[in-house]
Amino acid sequence: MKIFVINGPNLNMLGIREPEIYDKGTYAELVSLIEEEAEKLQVELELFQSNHEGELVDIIQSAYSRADGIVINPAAYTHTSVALLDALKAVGLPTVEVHISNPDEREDFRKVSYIRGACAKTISGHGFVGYQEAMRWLCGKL
Ligand code: CA2
Repeated sequence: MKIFVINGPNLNMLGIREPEIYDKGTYAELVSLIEEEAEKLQVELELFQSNHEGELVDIIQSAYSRADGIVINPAAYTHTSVALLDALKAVGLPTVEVHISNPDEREDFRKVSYIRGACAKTISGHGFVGYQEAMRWLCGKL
């Protein structure tokens, strides 16, 4: 079983600013947590981060026939990207949307998720642990 974990723009900057919103940990620490969880769950993992919408589309498309499920935090593209929604719909894999913070409790523009329509589940506001929860949930469903 293989899972893709995909992170969107600026998440590579985690730990540098706004720790009150996005946890104190760095992106490297998030990567370690995700890798540890994959090992515990005995699943193969491919982990990506990109700041570019088109590249994220390419990554989602590459999951087709190569992965069994997707965990995605599209970051700011959550609130803007029909292209990511369409890519997720096109590959049709079980997908969990993750947010470190809870966008529903922040600015109004963060309350809309374009990709939610292609996701089986959303986990928001659980910090880095939300990724591990998403991976566990996905494995239970696959
Ligand atoms: O809570 C989340 O996980 C978000 O997807 C994070 C995005 C934000 O645009 C979404 O509304 C919610 C932002 C990620 C940017 O991360 C930063 C890292 C370091 C410093 C500032 C922002």
